Formats: sequence, structure tokens, C-alpha cells
Amino acid sequence: MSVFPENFLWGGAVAANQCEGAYNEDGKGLSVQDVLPRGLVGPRTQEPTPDNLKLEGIDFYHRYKEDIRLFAEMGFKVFRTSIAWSRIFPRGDEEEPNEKGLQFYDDLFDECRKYGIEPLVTISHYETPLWLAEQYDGWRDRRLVGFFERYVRTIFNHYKGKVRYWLTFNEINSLIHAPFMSGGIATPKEQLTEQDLYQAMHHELVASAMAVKIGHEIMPEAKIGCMILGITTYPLTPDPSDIIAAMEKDRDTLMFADVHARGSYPRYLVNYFEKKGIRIRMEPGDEEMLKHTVDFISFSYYSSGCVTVHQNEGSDALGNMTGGVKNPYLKASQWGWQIDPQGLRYTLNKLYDRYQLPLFIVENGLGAVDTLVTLENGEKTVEDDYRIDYLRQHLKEAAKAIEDGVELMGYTSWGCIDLVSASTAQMSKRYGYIYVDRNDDGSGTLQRYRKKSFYWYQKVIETNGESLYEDE
Ligand code: BGP
Repeated sequence: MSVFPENFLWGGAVAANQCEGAYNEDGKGLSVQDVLPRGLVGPRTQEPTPDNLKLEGIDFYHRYKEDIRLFAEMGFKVFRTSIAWSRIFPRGDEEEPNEKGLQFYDDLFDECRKYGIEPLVTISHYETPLWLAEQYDGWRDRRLVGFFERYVRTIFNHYKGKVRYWLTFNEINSLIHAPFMSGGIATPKEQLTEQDLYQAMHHELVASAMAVKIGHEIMPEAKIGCMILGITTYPLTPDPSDIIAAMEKDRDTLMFADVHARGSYPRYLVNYFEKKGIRIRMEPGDEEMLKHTVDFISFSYYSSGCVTVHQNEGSDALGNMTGGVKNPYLKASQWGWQIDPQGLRYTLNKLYDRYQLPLFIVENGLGAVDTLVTLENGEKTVEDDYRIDYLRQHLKEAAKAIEDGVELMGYTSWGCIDLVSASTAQMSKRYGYIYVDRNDDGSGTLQRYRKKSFYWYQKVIETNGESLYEDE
């Protein structure tokens, strides 16, 4: 008997800006992604430049029917994607939505439903309209809460009945690490104070709680969750000072989940604000609004990191936004992200112990270089055993967490079809079960090919996880 519940939501995840392309079609406005040709590792440009792979993405905007059919062939129960805010409100501050933008997602969600696939929709996935960044400095400005309200009311009213599962802000805690990509804050990071960043955080937290409130009013049956970048931190040594350092580092992440799950700022954060002289400007009603807590907690999980107070004891590790110090017990991906399947079990238990809310792993996967090969029967594929191995190990740890008692709603692996990377904006950092023929220089036919992992995941879903143990 499988340990995964019968209604477990197996699937995959993408984000609009990393796959749709069609960056200026059918009335879409520019988003912050359209001026980030190198992702987080390079500077922004003044306007879209041809070397920005996201402008065309994998042309999901025109090929989504073919792609959803492939997801259905794998047996997906759920498909996570985002709505590009600037398709619905091209500038972000206008009164009326763009009908063609609404129509696109109608068609997309209908296509999912045709195969019995539940859409899981991120409302804001690193794609703040560029106008809001340039004219308002993004989420630093309180008025964004009002624009966001109009946006969520529009999409909730429009897609009620089609979408039951929603996430508010992708990796909301990344606001602190990547203020432009995550929060549309145009002021350079070096010029931002902690006061600025925490004020922007407050605006997003209020907006997130407001989305939960409005969502439940409009769609009583909907499940609305937050989404946290699941940075898991270990102490590098048993030195109690390292334990404290890890506890504090963990709180950078957990404070966002604390507010979403408990409905108020945790005391350690209030005390920190006081100590640092940070004064969060609140409007009447904000504290009440925050009490609209989420139905579930979702998170991304790729790797873990270590901290230490000791100098020279480890070297830097790379990771999703923040790295920390290298863990000598772990191997890393080609991009230096440390691979730690057990860390997933640990993270699930930690979150569940703390909140007793259902959890959803909405991102996990291995970014790797793939080589397309031609089999004897002429079929083209990628023999991505390394990816299968990564995913299998992580899923087995998720299964152990379920046995530990964690309530896990589902699993959507990241980049179920190859797409443009968020941090480096490369095509060559591939996560998919489906290979897309597009290269870092923009060349390629955009043809789709099933990788070996495609068939592997199909079987995992078909057996509700039992095939994970087959070759032991
Ligand atoms: C998360 C983002 C995703 C995604 C993923 C993998 O931070 O939510 O958008 O891209 O990381 O990162 P990358 O694309 O940089 O490999």
C-alpha cells in the first residue's frame, strides 16, 4: 500500500514569465522579467533586449495545448502555473482588465480541465508589471496593495469554478534577497535600508492576507496558500553559537510563514524591529487583515545550507538565492546547489510541527545540462538518470515525512517542461521531463521530446508512488 494519500496531487510547475514568451502579444504589458536578460546574475536593461530568452520563452503561449497533452500523458493531477499580472493589467494601475489576457488563461485552464488536471495558480511569480516598478518603486509603495486587490478580484471572479488552488506570492521571502525581481523595487538593492525592505514585506503580507480573505468570499471552496522559498539551514558544527546562528537564519524564512499561518508578526520579529529602530507603518485594519490565515503552506525545496560563526571552516556554497557555507556531507548540482533529499523530510517535519497545516511541495528538481540523443528506433530523448535519481530520492524522503505524520497535499516538480531559468536566465539549466529544443543563444526548433524521466514519472504517478521502490 502506497504511503501517498489516494487523492495526492501529483504534477509539475512552471511560471508564466519563464515559459510563455509572447511578451508583448495581445495587449500584454512589460514585466520586470522583460528587462532581466541575465536573471539575478546580471544587471537589468532599460528595455527588452533580443538576448533575453524570456521574451520568447518556450513559446508556451502558442503551444500550451501540445504541452498540456504531454502533461496529461504523464498522468498529472495538477499543473502549477502563474498568471502574468501584466497580461491582465498591462501597466498594473489601470481600472479595466485586458480581455485578451483573461481569455488566454480561460483557454489554458479549460485545456487543463479537459484532461482532469487541476490548475494550481500563483498570483504573482516574479512578474510585477514594469510600470509599477518604475512609477511606484514596486511593493515599497502602499498603493500596490490597492492595485493588487483589483487584480485578485478580477481573476477570482473570472476564474472561480475553474481554479480551486491558489498561491499568493511566489517565494515571498525572496523579497529581501532580490527586491527587483521579487518585489518590483526599482531602487538598487545597495540603496535600500532594512526599513525599506520590511515595509515592502508588510505591504505584501497585507496583500497576501487580503487575497485569502477576498478569495474565500468569492470562492468558498477554494484553497489558498502562501509560498515560501524553503531555505533550510543547518549549523556547521555543534558549537552552540552555530546552533543559535542557524536558528536566526531559519527565522529569515520562517517569519513569512509565521505571519501567514498565525495571523500576526512573531514576537522575535517585533523585538528585532524595536532593537533596530525599524517602524512598520501600518494602516488601520492591517492587523485585522493579517488574521486571514492561509489554508495550506507551500514551498520550494532544492537544497540546504549551513551557517557557522567560525571563519575559514567552510567555503561558500551556492543555492537558491542564499547559499551559506558548504556542507561536507553533500554533493552539489552542476550549478553548485547542494543536494540534500533528507533535508526535505526535515523541512516538512519542521513546518508541520510548527503550524499543523497541510503542506504542498510546489517546487523541487534538478537543474542540469541535458544531451539529446537519438535511439535506435529514431526517437530523440535524453537519458537523464541523474534527474530520476534526484527526484526519486526526494520523493522517498517526502514519503518518510508522510509516515512521520506530515499532511502533504501534493508535489509539483519544478520546470516539468524545460524553461528559462530564473536566476541565470539560461535555457541550458534544464529541469524538465520534456526537452525543449532551444539553446542559450536563442537558436533551436522549440520541438518537444520526452526524456527518460517522462516515462519514469508517468509510472510514479500511475502507481501513486509505489514504483519509487521498485529497483531496490
Ligand atoms: C525558484 C523560482 C522558480 C525557479 C526555481 C529554479 O526560486 O521560484 O521560478 O526558476 O527557483 O531556479 P533557477 O531557475 O534559477 O534554476
